[in-house]
Amino acid sequence: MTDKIKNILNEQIREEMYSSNLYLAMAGRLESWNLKGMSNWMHIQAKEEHNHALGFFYFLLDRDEEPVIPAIAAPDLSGIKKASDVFAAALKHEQHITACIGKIYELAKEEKDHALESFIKWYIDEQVEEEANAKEISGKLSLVGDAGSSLYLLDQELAARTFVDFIPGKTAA
Ligand code: OFO
Repeated sequence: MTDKIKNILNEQIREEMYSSNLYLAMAGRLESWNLKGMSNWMHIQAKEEHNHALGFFYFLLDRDEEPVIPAIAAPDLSGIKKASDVFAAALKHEQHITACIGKIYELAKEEKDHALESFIKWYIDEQVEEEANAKEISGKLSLVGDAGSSLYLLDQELAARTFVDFIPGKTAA
């Protein structure tokens, strides 16, 4: 594995762990507003992000490289005042992650790292879903607004989300 690849994969561990902490912070903020269903959704999202980081962690190990566990910046929730702000920020963050994953794919092709090119495809597909999920909830929030019984019903809908413990490249699909 080239140094460029090693560095970008370690950097992506940092990105995924930041995502996990960001969503955990958002879960806390939502719960403090008594939006327990939305908090549940974000809490599961945080666990999924941890597993995304583990995917890169194990991929490095499987390729005989020791992963570097990085320092993670504190999540920034400034400017988040209501539920719709939370999901708009989540969507923006996922768009950033999509760009990061795209760079890994481009580098894998450039460096002719076929194993990475194959591995990263799961993340490319996952990002379509990640953005679509955040977009869908943001869209529903702009329909129902940030208060009242419609918000309560949407909160209940998001309480139904359950965690699927899946590590990319490790857990059998
Ligand atoms: Fe790891 O997909 Fe969201 O950030």
